[in-house]
Amino acid sequence: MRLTARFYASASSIDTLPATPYPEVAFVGRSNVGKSSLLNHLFGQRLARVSRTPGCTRTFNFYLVQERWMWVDLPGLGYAAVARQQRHQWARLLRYYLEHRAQLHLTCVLIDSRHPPRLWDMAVMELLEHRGCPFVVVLTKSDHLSAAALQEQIAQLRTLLHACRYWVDIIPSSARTGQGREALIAVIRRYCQTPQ
Ligand SMILES: Nc1nc2c(ncn2[C@@H]2O[C@H](COP(=O)(O)OP(=O)(O)OP(=O)(O)O)[C@@H](O)[C@H]2O)c(=O)[nH]1
Ligand SMILES: [Mg+2]
Repeated sequence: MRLTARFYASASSIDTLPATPYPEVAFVGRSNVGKSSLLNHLFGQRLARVSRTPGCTRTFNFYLVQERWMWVDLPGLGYAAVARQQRHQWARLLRYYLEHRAQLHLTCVLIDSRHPPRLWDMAVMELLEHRGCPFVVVLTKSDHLSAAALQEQIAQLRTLLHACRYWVDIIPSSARTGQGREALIAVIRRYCQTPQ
């Protein structure tokens, strides 16, 4: 499915979060996990900046998709290369956003498929579970793993998430091979309650 998408706004503080009428999908995960790459892949065009160096995305970037959904590319956390004050500011804003953003319908929690979730990933999922906000786990860079290794990761995550009520799916994805694209768009469509 081809999607139309355009950059809508950036925010770096609570005051600058845009007021919009659209259901929102947030893409969160540690720095370098592949959030911006996944978004570009879903868009079918390069709108978000991607880099091998962690700490590339430095603001909350809002993209209007199909004129009906707002998808939000978030700065990644967890890399010391980013100044401490900056990291604190992102962490505060991220927490505020995940706890209070009224438009938030679905959060994609991106985890590198080669590694188990970190404490930070678990904290994000706990927060969403506590709020009662649905989230989907996206296992990124699946092109690095064999099918068997990927199944093993999925099985372990399932065990970890078995008590969660707001977890909706685990989707392996690769911006290189295209794996997971249609499945993720289908989940987004379902949770953003749009007719198409
Ligand atoms: N092999 C492989 N590499 C990927 C994939 N997705 C992203 N990458 C690489 O991973 C690196 C980080 O990608 P980004 O999309 O910038 O990651 P990010 O999560 O947005 O990072 P921050 O903005 O720093 O938080 C880049 O070198 C990408 O080329 C993938 O599916 N497969
Ligand atoms: Mg990024």
